[in-house]
Amino acid sequence: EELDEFNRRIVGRIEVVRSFPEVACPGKSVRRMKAIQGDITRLQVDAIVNAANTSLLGGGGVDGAIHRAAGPELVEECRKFRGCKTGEARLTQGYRLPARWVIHTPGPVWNGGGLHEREKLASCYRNSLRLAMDQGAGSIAFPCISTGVYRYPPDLAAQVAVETCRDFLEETGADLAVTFCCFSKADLELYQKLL
Ligand code: AR6
Repeated sequence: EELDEFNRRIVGRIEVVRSFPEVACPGKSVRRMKAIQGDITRLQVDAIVNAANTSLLGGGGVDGAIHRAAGPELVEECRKFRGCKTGEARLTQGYRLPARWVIHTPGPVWNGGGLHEREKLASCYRNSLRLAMDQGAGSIAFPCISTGVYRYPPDLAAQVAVETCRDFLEETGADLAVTFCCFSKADLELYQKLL
C-alpha cells in the first residue's frame, strides 16, 4: 500500500512536470524573433539574407537593392560559388552594407504548391540560420523570400518562415536574434499576427 501511494505521487509529479512547459513557459525562441517594416540594406545586424536566384550574380527586387548598396565587390565574391541550388545558402562579406555578412539563398518559384515549394522555402531559412550560427553571428535579418517575382503566397510564406525559425532556435538553442524585415505593411501585419 505504501509503495502504491508512493508510485501514485511520483506519477502525479511527472504529469505536473510534463504540463508545465506549455502552460507556464512559452517558448523562449519566440522572444528572439521580431518583425519590422523597412529596407533590409539599412539594417545593422550581423547578417542579412538575400532572396537570390541560382546564379547568385544579382537581379531585381531585394537582390538588386543589396548588390547596389554593397558595391561591385559583392558580385565578384559571389562568382566563386559558380551558382547555388534552390534552398541552399552561401555566405559572403557585406562590403559597403552596415551588415557584416550577406547570406544568399535562392528561394523556390511558386507553382501551385505541388512541387515541394514549402520544403524548399523551409530549407532556405534553415540553411541560412545554420550558416549564420556557424559563423558566430548574433543577429540575422530575412526578407520575405520568394514572395515577389517568385510569387509564393505571402501568408503561406510567412508561416513557413516563422515556424522554421522557431523550430531551429528551439532545436539548436542558437543564440541568434532573428528579424523578419518586411517591405510592405501587409507583410508586417502577417508576421505580427503569427508572432
Ligand atoms: N528590403 C526588404 N525587402 C525588400 C526590399 C528591400 N530593400 N526590396 C524588395 N523587398 P523579390 P523573390 C521585398 O522579388 O520573390 C530577383 O530578381 C519584396 O517586396 O526581391 O525571392 C532575384 O535575383 C518582397 O516581399 O524576391 C531572383 O531572380 C521580397 O523582398 C528573384 O528576384 C522578395 O521579393 C527572386 O524572387
